[in-house]
Amino acid sequence: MIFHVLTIFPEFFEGPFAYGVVKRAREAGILEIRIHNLRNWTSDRHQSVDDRPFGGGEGMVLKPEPVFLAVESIFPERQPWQRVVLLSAQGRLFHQAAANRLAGEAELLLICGRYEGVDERVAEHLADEEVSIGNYVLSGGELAAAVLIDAVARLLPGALGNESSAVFESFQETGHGEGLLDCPHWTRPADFRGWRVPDVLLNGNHQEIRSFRKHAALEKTARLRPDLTPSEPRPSGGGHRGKIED
Ligand code: 9D3
Repeated sequence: MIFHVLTIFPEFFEGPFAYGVVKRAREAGILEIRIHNLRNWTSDRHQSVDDRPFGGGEGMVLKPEPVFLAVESIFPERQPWQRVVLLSAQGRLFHQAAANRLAGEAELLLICGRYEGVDERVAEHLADEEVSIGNYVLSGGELAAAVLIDAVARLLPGALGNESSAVFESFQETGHGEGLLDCPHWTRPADFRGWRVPDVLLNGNHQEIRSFRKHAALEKTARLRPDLTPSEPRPSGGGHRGKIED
């Protein structure tokens, strides 16, 4: 899979893709990441990429011309498998199902928004989709692009040492972000500063361990992510949420 990233801060990406799974996927040729400097597609003396908003108001807006020229030069004869994603605070929320879907794409170009926003013609007439990574304010799309690429890269066939391990993690079971949280984990020492690892994990009874882990995952999900807690089937509309069973 090929990722292109269009940004005014190309140096930003020296760090995020040089570690762990993403680094190894790049080295294995499973993943290619090309960073493009938006200012390469400016023609004025100051290499301007922003301008004042029509209608007035605070801040500056990313101009359409350099963005369109960049995308048209990166994808000179844009094919249907060459998808363009605008990262902006106004986008559709990114989640695990979106990562799964994007992992099936061949070539993605991520446009990193900056300033107060991006000229709306980019979202309307250039990008295939507009994506936000969460309900909080970032100062630009670069961190969001790094997050999206990390989430997608680890799903590519062969990116993880153990191909099946992606399937068993938080959120992955359903593929639509509505699974339970992963169960908690412990490692040695069995007693750390008086905090003991649950005995059931040390006794070698794998039936009991499975049951304990399911309980622990449900309990932690109910406590930290009540929005994910499965509800009882409600044939009469009277089922309640959060009940934990074996
Ligand atoms: C006055 C309204 N602005 C908040 C100060 C709106 C705004 C403009 C520009 C909010 C954020 C940004 C820059 N953010 C992004 O480009 C961005 C983003 C984000 O802020 N949150 C989550 N995902 C993303 S993806 C790109």
